[in-house]
Amino acid sequence: MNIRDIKVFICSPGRNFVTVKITTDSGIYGLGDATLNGREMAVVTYLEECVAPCLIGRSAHDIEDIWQYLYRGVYWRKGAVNMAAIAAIDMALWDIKGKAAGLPVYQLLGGRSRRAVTLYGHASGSTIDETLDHCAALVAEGYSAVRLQSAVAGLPATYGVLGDKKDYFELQGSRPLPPEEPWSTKKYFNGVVELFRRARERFGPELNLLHDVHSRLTPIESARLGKLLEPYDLLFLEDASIAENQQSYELIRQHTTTPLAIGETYNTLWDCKELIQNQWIDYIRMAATHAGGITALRRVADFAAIYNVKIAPHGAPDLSPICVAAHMHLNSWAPNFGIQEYVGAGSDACQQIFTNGVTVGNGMASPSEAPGLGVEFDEQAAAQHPYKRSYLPVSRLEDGTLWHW
Ligand code: CS2
Ligand code: MG
Repeated sequence: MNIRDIKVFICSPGRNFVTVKITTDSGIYGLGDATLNGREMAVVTYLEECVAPCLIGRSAHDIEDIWQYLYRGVYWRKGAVNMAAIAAIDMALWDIKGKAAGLPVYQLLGGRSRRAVTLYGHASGSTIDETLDHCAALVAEGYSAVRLQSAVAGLPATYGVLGDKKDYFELQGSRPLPPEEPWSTKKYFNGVVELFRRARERFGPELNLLHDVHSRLTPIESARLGKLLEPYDLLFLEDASIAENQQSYELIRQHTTTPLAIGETYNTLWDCKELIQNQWIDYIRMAATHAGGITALRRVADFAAIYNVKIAPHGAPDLSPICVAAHMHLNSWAPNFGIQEYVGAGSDACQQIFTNGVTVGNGMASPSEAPGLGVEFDEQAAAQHPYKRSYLPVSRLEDGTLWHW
Protein backbone atom coordinates (compact mmCIF):
# COMPACT_ATOMS: atom_id res chain seq x y z
CA MET A 1 0.00 0.00 0.00
CA ASN A 2 2.11 2.89 -1.30
CA ILE A 3 1.45 6.62 -1.19
CA ARG A 4 0.17 7.71 -4.59
CA ASP A 5 -0.84 11.31 -3.99
CA ILE A 6 -0.75 14.04 -1.32
CA LYS A 7 -3.10 17.02 -1.60
CA VAL A 8 -3.22 20.07 0.65
CA PHE A 9 -6.46 22.04 1.06
CA ILE A 10 -7.06 25.34 2.78
CA CYS A 11 -10.58 26.52 3.53
CA SER A 12 -12.19 29.12 5.76
CA PRO A 13 -15.63 28.14 7.10
CA GLY A 14 -15.52 30.95 9.71
CA ARG A 15 -11.78 30.50 10.25
CA ASN A 16 -8.93 28.95 8.29
CA PHE A 17 -8.14 25.22 8.31
CA VAL A 18 -5.36 23.37 6.49
CA THR A 19 -6.18 19.76 5.59
CA VAL A 20 -3.94 17.05 4.13
CA LYS A 21 -5.27 14.11 2.15
CA ILE A 22 -2.98 11.16 1.41
CA THR A 23 -4.22 8.68 -1.16
CA THR A 24 -2.65 5.24 -1.58
CA ASP A 25 -2.47 2.98 -4.61
CA SER A 26 -4.96 0.66 -2.91
CA GLY A 27 -7.53 3.46 -2.97
CA ILE A 28 -7.53 3.94 0.83
CA TYR A 29 -7.00 7.57 1.81
CA GLY A 30 -6.26 9.33 5.09
CA LEU A 31 -6.83 12.86 6.42
CA GLY A 32 -4.75 15.09 8.69
CA ASP A 33 -4.92 18.60 10.19
CA ALA A 34 -2.05 21.08 9.62
CA THR A 35 -3.70 24.31 10.78
CA LEU A 36 -1.27 26.86 12.25
CA ASN A 37 -3.33 29.85 13.31
CA GLY A 38 -2.25 33.02 11.47
CA ARG A 39 0.57 31.22 9.62
CA GLU A 40 -1.50 28.75 7.58
CA MET A 41 0.08 29.42 4.17
CA ALA A 42 3.59 28.73 5.46
CA VAL A 43 2.54 25.16 6.28
CA VAL A 44 0.70 24.74 2.97
CA THR A 45 3.85 25.73 1.05
CA TYR A 46 6.11 23.61 3.22
CA LEU A 47 3.90 20.56 2.71
CA GLU A 48 3.53 21.03 -1.04
CA GLU A 49 7.06 22.07 -1.84
CA CYS A 50 9.20 20.20 0.68
CA VAL A 51 7.29 17.26 2.15
CA ALA A 52 4.91 15.72 -0.42
CA PRO A 53 7.51 15.07 -3.19
CA CYS A 54 9.63 12.98 -0.78
CA LEU A 55 6.78 10.68 0.23
CA ILE A 56 5.26 9.63 -3.09
CA GLY A 57 5.83 5.91 -3.68
CA ARG A 58 6.69 5.10 -0.04
CA SER A 59 4.77 2.53 1.98
CA ALA A 60 1.87 4.18 3.81
CA HIS A 61 2.38 1.64 6.60
CA ASP A 62 5.77 3.11 7.58
CA ILE A 63 4.38 5.69 9.99
CA GLU A 64 7.38 5.63 12.29
CA ASP A 65 10.00 5.76 9.55
CA ILE A 66 8.20 8.60 7.77
CA TRP A 67 7.98 10.52 11.07
CA GLN A 68 11.73 10.07 11.67
CA TYR A 69 12.49 10.95 8.04
CA LEU A 70 10.61 14.25 8.31
CA TYR A 71 12.03 15.08 11.77
CA ARG A 72 15.59 13.75 12.02
CA GLY A 73 16.19 13.59 8.31
CA VAL A 74 15.51 17.25 7.68
CA TYR A 75 18.32 18.89 9.69
CA TRP A 76 15.96 21.78 10.64
CA ARG A 77 14.32 20.06 13.57
CA LYS A 78 11.34 21.26 15.60
CA GLY A 79 9.52 24.50 14.81
CA ALA A 80 5.80 25.22 14.45
CA VAL A 81 5.63 24.97 10.63
CA ASN A 82 7.66 21.79 10.41
CA MET A 83 5.84 20.03 13.24
CA ALA A 84 2.37 20.99 11.95
CA ALA A 85 3.30 19.51 8.57
CA ILE A 86 4.64 16.30 10.18
CA ALA A 87 1.49 16.16 12.32
CA ALA A 88 -0.87 16.21 9.35
CA ILE A 89 1.07 13.51 7.50
CA ASP A 90 1.20 11.41 10.67
CA MET A 91 -2.55 11.71 11.36
CA ALA A 92 -3.37 10.82 7.76
CA LEU A 93 -1.13 7.73 7.95
CA TRP A 94 -2.75 6.56 11.22
CA ASP A 95 -6.12 7.09 9.52
CA ILE A 96 -4.96 4.90 6.61
CA LYS A 97 -3.54 2.21 8.89
CA GLY A 98 -6.81 2.05 10.83
CA LYS A 99 -8.82 1.75 7.63
CA ALA A 100 -6.49 -0.98 6.35
CA ALA A 101 -6.79 -2.86 9.65
CA GLY A 102 -10.55 -2.28 9.93
CA LEU A 103 -10.04 -0.75 13.42
CA PRO A 104 -10.53 2.69 14.95
CA VAL A 105 -7.22 4.39 15.82
CA TYR A 106 -7.71 4.10 19.59
CA GLN A 107 -7.67 0.32 19.17
CA LEU A 108 -4.34 0.52 17.34
CA LEU A 109 -2.95 2.56 20.26
CA GLY A 110 -3.83 -0.17 22.75
CA GLY A 111 -7.57 0.13 23.29
CA ARG A 112 -9.72 2.08 25.72
CA SER A 113 -8.65 3.15 29.20
CA ARG A 114 -12.04 4.70 30.00
CA ARG A 115 -15.72 4.68 29.06
CA ALA A 116 -15.67 8.23 27.68
CA VAL A 117 -13.59 11.41 27.54
CA THR A 118 -14.41 14.21 30.02
CA LEU A 119 -14.67 17.64 28.40
CA TYR A 120 -14.42 21.17 29.73
CA GLY A 121 -16.46 23.91 28.11
CA HIS A 122 -15.74 27.64 27.87
CA ALA A 123 -17.79 30.23 29.75
CA SER A 124 -17.02 33.89 29.22
CA GLY A 125 -18.71 37.26 29.51
CA SER A 126 -18.33 41.02 29.73
CA THR A 127 -19.07 40.86 33.46
CA ILE A 128 -18.71 38.28 36.20
CA ASP A 129 -22.49 37.76 36.21
CA GLU A 130 -22.56 37.17 32.48
CA THR A 131 -19.70 34.65 32.74
CA LEU A 132 -21.42 32.79 35.56
CA ASP A 133 -24.73 32.70 33.64
CA HIS A 134 -22.85 31.25 30.68
CA CYS A 135 -21.32 28.68 33.04
CA ALA A 136 -24.78 27.79 34.39
CA ALA A 137 -25.95 27.06 30.83
CA LEU A 138 -23.03 24.65 30.31
CA VAL A 139 -23.72 22.95 33.64
CA ALA A 140 -27.35 22.53 32.53
CA GLU A 141 -26.03 20.82 29.37
CA GLY A 142 -24.21 18.33 31.59
CA TYR A 143 -20.65 19.74 31.74
CA SER A 144 -18.79 18.83 34.93
CA ALA A 145 -15.89 21.18 34.12
CA VAL A 146 -15.92 24.76 32.84
CA ARG A 147 -13.22 27.31 32.01
CA LEU A 148 -14.15 30.80 33.22
CA GLN A 149 -12.89 33.98 31.51
CA SER A 150 -14.35 37.40 32.27
CA ALA A 151 -13.56 40.71 30.58
CA VAL A 152 -11.03 42.77 32.54
CA ALA A 153 -12.84 45.86 33.82
CA GLY A 154 -11.17 49.04 32.57
CA LEU A 155 -9.65 47.48 29.42
CA PRO A 156 -11.34 47.98 26.03
CA ALA A 157 -10.99 44.28 25.08
CA THR A 158 -10.03 41.04 26.77
CA TYR A 159 -8.63 38.13 24.82
CA GLY A 160 -10.77 35.01 24.90
CA VAL A 161 -13.98 36.75 25.99
CA LEU A 162 -17.12 36.72 23.90
CA GLY A 163 -19.87 39.33 24.04
CA ASP A 164 -19.68 43.01 23.19
CA LYS A 165 -16.12 43.07 24.54
CA LYS A 166 -15.72 40.32 22.00
CA ASP A 167 -12.32 39.26 21.02
CA TYR A 168 -12.44 35.61 20.40
CA PHE A 169 -10.19 35.70 17.39
CA GLU A 170 -10.65 32.06 16.49
CA LEU A 171 -14.25 32.54 15.49
CA GLN A 172 -13.59 35.60 13.38
CA GLY A 173 -13.39 35.20 9.65
CA SER A 174 -10.67 37.52 8.56
CA ARG A 175 -8.23 39.94 10.14
CA PRO A 176 -6.05 41.32 7.36
CA LEU A 177 -3.65 42.82 9.92
CA PRO A 178 -3.00 41.89 13.57
CA PRO A 179 -5.18 43.87 15.98
CA GLU A 180 -3.51 45.17 19.15
CA GLU A 181 -4.92 44.75 22.64
CA PRO A 182 -3.87 46.44 25.86
CA TRP A 183 -3.05 44.46 28.98
CA SER A 184 -2.91 45.50 32.64
CA THR A 185 -1.95 42.91 35.25
CA LYS A 186 -3.23 45.17 38.01
CA LYS A 187 -6.68 45.51 36.47
CA TYR A 188 -6.78 41.76 35.81
CA PHE A 189 -5.98 40.85 39.41
CA ASN A 190 -8.81 43.09 40.61
CA GLY A 191 -11.44 40.90 38.94
CA VAL A 192 -10.11 37.38 38.52
CA VAL A 193 -10.11 36.33 42.19
CA GLU A 194 -13.63 37.72 42.62
CA LEU A 195 -14.74 35.69 39.57
CA PHE A 196 -13.73 32.43 41.21
CA ARG A 197 -15.00 33.42 44.66
CA ARG A 198 -18.42 34.12 43.14
CA ALA A 199 -18.28 30.94 41.02
CA ARG A 200 -17.78 28.75 44.10
CA GLU A 201 -20.49 30.64 45.94
CA ARG A 202 -22.94 30.00 43.08
CA PHE A 203 -21.99 26.48 41.95
CA GLY A 204 -20.70 24.89 45.16
CA PRO A 205 -17.65 22.64 45.56
CA GLU A 206 -18.37 19.92 42.97
CA LEU A 207 -17.98 21.73 39.65
CA ASN A 208 -14.48 21.61 38.16
CA LEU A 209 -13.28 25.14 37.40
CA LEU A 210 -10.43 26.15 35.10
CA HIS A 211 -8.84 29.40 33.97
CA ASP A 212 -6.48 30.45 31.16
CA VAL A 213 -4.12 33.37 31.79
CA HIS A 214 -2.75 33.33 28.23
CA SER A 215 0.77 33.82 29.64
CA ARG A 216 0.23 37.44 30.65
CA LEU A 217 1.88 37.13 34.11
CA THR A 218 5.49 37.04 35.29
CA PRO A 219 6.42 33.95 37.35
CA ILE A 220 6.10 35.73 40.70
CA GLU A 221 2.73 37.16 39.67
CA SER A 222 1.63 33.65 38.68
CA ALA A 223 2.75 32.38 42.06
CA ARG A 224 0.62 35.05 43.73
CA LEU A 225 -2.41 34.27 41.55
CA GLY A 226 -2.07 30.54 42.25
CA LYS A 227 -2.05 31.28 46.00
CA LEU A 228 -5.01 33.63 45.82
CA LEU A 229 -7.02 31.04 43.88
CA GLU A 230 -6.25 28.13 46.22
CA PRO A 231 -9.47 28.53 48.24
CA TYR A 232 -11.48 28.08 45.02
CA ASP A 233 -9.92 24.72 44.14
CA LEU A 234 -9.21 25.00 40.39
CA LEU A 235 -8.76 21.85 38.31
CA PHE A 236 -5.94 23.81 36.71
CA LEU A 237 -4.56 27.25 36.04
CA GLU A 238 -3.44 27.36 32.40
CA ASP A 239 -0.52 29.24 30.83
CA ALA A 240 0.05 31.47 33.83
CA SER A 241 3.53 32.49 32.58
CA ILE A 242 5.56 31.59 29.52
CA ALA A 243 8.11 28.84 30.14
CA GLU A 244 10.80 29.36 27.52
CA ASN A 245 12.95 29.21 30.61
CA GLN A 246 11.32 26.09 32.00
CA GLN A 247 12.87 26.67 35.42
CA SER A 248 10.63 29.66 35.98
CA TYR A 249 7.89 27.16 36.85
CA GLU A 250 9.93 25.99 39.80
CA LEU A 251 9.35 29.37 41.35
CA ILE A 252 5.59 29.22 40.74
CA ARG A 253 5.43 25.67 42.06
CA GLN A 254 7.22 26.55 45.30
CA HIS A 255 4.49 29.02 46.19
CA THR A 256 1.20 27.37 45.29
CA THR A 257 -0.71 24.09 45.27
CA THR A 258 -3.05 25.29 42.48
CA PRO A 259 -2.48 22.71 39.69
CA LEU A 260 -0.66 24.11 36.66
CA ALA A 261 -1.17 23.41 32.95
CA ILE A 262 0.83 24.51 29.92
CA GLY A 263 1.86 23.43 26.43
CA GLU A 264 -0.59 24.43 23.68
CA THR A 265 2.18 26.17 21.68
CA TYR A 266 4.78 23.44 22.18
CA ASN A 267 6.08 21.53 19.19
CA THR A 268 8.17 18.78 20.78
CA LEU A 269 8.78 17.07 24.09
CA TRP A 270 11.95 19.12 24.41
CA ASP A 271 9.80 22.22 25.04
CA CYS A 272 8.51 20.70 28.27
CA LYS A 273 10.98 17.99 29.28
CA GLU A 274 12.11 19.80 32.44
CA LEU A 275 8.61 21.00 33.28
CA ILE A 276 7.46 17.38 33.30
CA GLN A 277 10.54 15.73 34.74
CA ASN A 278 10.65 18.07 37.71
CA GLN A 279 6.90 17.83 38.25
CA TRP A 280 6.57 21.60 37.98
CA ILE A 281 3.29 21.12 36.09
CA ASP A 282 0.27 18.83 36.41
CA TYR A 283 -1.17 18.85 32.88
CA ILE A 284 0.56 18.99 29.50
CA ARG A 285 -1.67 20.63 26.88
CA MET A 286 0.11 19.90 23.61
CA ALA A 287 -2.06 19.38 20.53
CA ALA A 288 -1.56 16.62 17.97
CA THR A 289 -1.60 19.23 15.17
CA HIS A 290 1.15 21.40 16.62
CA ALA A 291 3.35 18.74 18.12
CA GLY A 292 4.00 16.17 15.40
CA GLY A 293 0.77 14.17 15.40
CA ILE A 294 -0.41 11.02 17.12
CA THR A 295 3.03 9.38 17.06
CA ALA A 296 4.58 12.29 18.98
CA LEU A 297 1.71 12.88 21.41
CA ARG A 298 1.66 9.21 22.35
CA ARG A 299 5.33 9.54 23.39
CA VAL A 300 4.62 12.71 25.34
CA ALA A 301 1.79 10.94 27.19
CA ASP A 302 4.00 7.99 28.13
CA PHE A 303 6.84 10.25 29.29
CA ALA A 304 4.45 12.44 31.31
CA ALA A 305 2.86 9.41 32.98
CA ILE A 306 6.14 8.57 34.72
CA TYR A 307 5.98 11.94 36.51
CA ASN A 308 2.26 11.96 37.33
CA VAL A 309 1.55 14.56 34.66
CA LYS A 310 -1.70 14.12 32.72
CA ILE A 311 -2.46 15.06 29.15
CA ALA A 312 -5.13 17.73 28.53
CA PRO A 313 -4.89 18.43 24.78
CA HIS A 314 -5.56 21.91 23.45
CA GLY A 315 -9.05 22.14 21.97
CA ALA A 316 -9.53 25.71 20.73
CA PRO A 317 -11.49 26.40 17.51
CA ASP A 318 -8.26 26.75 15.51
CA LEU A 319 -7.76 22.98 15.68
CA SER A 320 -9.76 21.38 12.91
CA PRO A 321 -12.38 18.66 13.51
CA ILE A 322 -9.75 16.18 12.26
CA CYS A 323 -7.47 17.11 15.15
CA VAL A 324 -10.43 16.86 17.53
CA ALA A 325 -10.98 13.29 16.30
CA ALA A 326 -7.28 12.45 16.72
CA HIS A 327 -7.41 13.77 20.30
CA MET A 328 -10.48 11.68 21.12
CA HIS A 329 -8.65 8.52 20.02
CA LEU A 330 -5.55 9.46 22.04
CA ASN A 331 -7.64 10.45 25.07
CA SER A 332 -9.58 7.20 25.00
CA TRP A 333 -6.34 5.26 25.12
CA ALA A 334 -3.98 7.34 27.33
CA PRO A 335 -3.95 5.91 30.86
CA ASN A 336 -2.88 9.36 32.08
CA PHE A 337 -5.57 11.36 30.28
CA GLY A 338 -6.85 14.30 32.34
CA ILE A 339 -9.42 16.39 30.52
CA GLN A 340 -10.17 17.65 26.98
CA GLU A 341 -10.94 21.29 26.13
CA TYR A 342 -14.04 21.42 23.89
CA VAL A 343 -15.69 24.40 22.20
CA GLY A 344 -18.35 22.75 20.03
CA ALA A 345 -18.48 21.40 16.51
CA GLY A 346 -17.83 24.73 14.73
CA SER A 347 -19.89 26.79 12.29
CA ASP A 348 -22.59 25.22 10.07
CA ALA A 349 -20.22 25.51 7.11
CA CYS A 350 -17.48 23.82 9.13
CA GLN A 351 -19.81 20.93 9.96
CA GLN A 352 -20.76 20.62 6.32
CA ILE A 353 -17.10 20.34 5.29
CA PHE A 354 -15.81 18.14 8.12
CA THR A 355 -17.44 15.13 9.76
CA ASN A 356 -15.41 13.66 12.59
CA GLY A 357 -17.70 11.02 14.05
CA VAL A 358 -17.11 12.26 17.60
CA THR A 359 -20.16 11.74 19.84
CA VAL A 360 -20.67 14.49 22.42
CA GLY A 361 -23.26 14.53 25.22
CA ASN A 362 -23.48 15.40 28.89
CA GLY A 363 -20.01 16.97 28.93
CA MET A 364 -18.39 13.74 27.68
CA ALA A 365 -17.20 12.56 24.26
CA SER A 366 -16.29 9.37 22.43
CA PRO A 367 -14.37 8.80 19.21
CA SER A 368 -15.93 7.24 16.14
CA GLU A 369 -15.99 3.43 15.97
CA ALA A 370 -15.34 3.60 12.21
CA PRO A 371 -11.97 2.30 10.97
CA GLY A 372 -9.20 4.94 11.12
CA LEU A 373 -9.91 8.35 12.60
CA GLY A 374 -13.53 8.23 11.42
CA VAL A 375 -13.30 11.62 9.68
CA GLU A 376 -14.60 12.85 6.33
CA PHE A 377 -13.73 15.97 4.34
CA ASP A 378 -16.02 17.37 1.62
CA GLU A 379 -13.66 18.91 -0.96
CA GLN A 380 -16.44 20.61 -2.95
CA ALA A 381 -17.98 22.20 0.13
CA ALA A 382 -14.51 23.33 1.25
CA ALA A 383 -13.93 25.04 -2.11
CA GLN A 384 -16.95 27.28 -1.38
CA HIS A 385 -15.06 28.82 1.57
CA PRO A 386 -11.69 30.09 0.35
CA TYR A 387 -8.76 31.10 2.57
CA LYS A 388 -8.85 34.54 4.21
CA ARG A 389 -5.72 36.07 5.66
CA SER A 390 -6.19 36.43 9.41
CA TYR A 391 -4.01 37.08 12.46
CA LEU A 392 -4.04 36.58 16.18
CA PRO A 393 -4.04 39.85 18.14
CA VAL A 394 -0.87 41.35 19.59
CA SER A 395 -0.75 42.20 23.29
CA ARG A 396 0.74 45.46 24.64
CA LEU A 397 0.95 46.98 28.10
CA GLU A 398 -0.96 50.22 28.53
CA ASP A 399 2.26 52.22 27.93
CA GLY A 400 2.75 50.46 24.57
CA THR A 401 5.34 47.85 25.57
CA LEU A 402 4.89 44.64 23.59
CA TRP A 403 3.74 41.94 26.01
CA HIS A 404 3.57 38.15 26.28
CA TRP A 405 1.02 36.00 24.69
C1 CS2 B 1 -6.53 29.25 24.11
C2 CS2 B 1 -6.64 29.46 22.66
O1 CS2 B 1 -8.07 27.50 24.03
C3 CS2 B 1 -7.12 27.97 24.61
O2 CS2 B 1 -6.65 27.49 25.60
O3 CS2 B 1 -5.34 29.57 24.68
O4 CS2 B 1 -7.63 30.39 22.61
C4 CS2 B 1 -5.40 29.95 21.92
O5 CS2 B 1 -5.10 31.23 22.31
C5 CS2 B 1 -5.53 29.84 20.43
O6 CS2 B 1 -5.81 28.53 20.09
C6 CS2 B 1 -4.34 30.40 19.67
O7 CS2 B 1 -4.30 29.95 18.38
MG1 MG C 1 -4.93 28.33 26.28
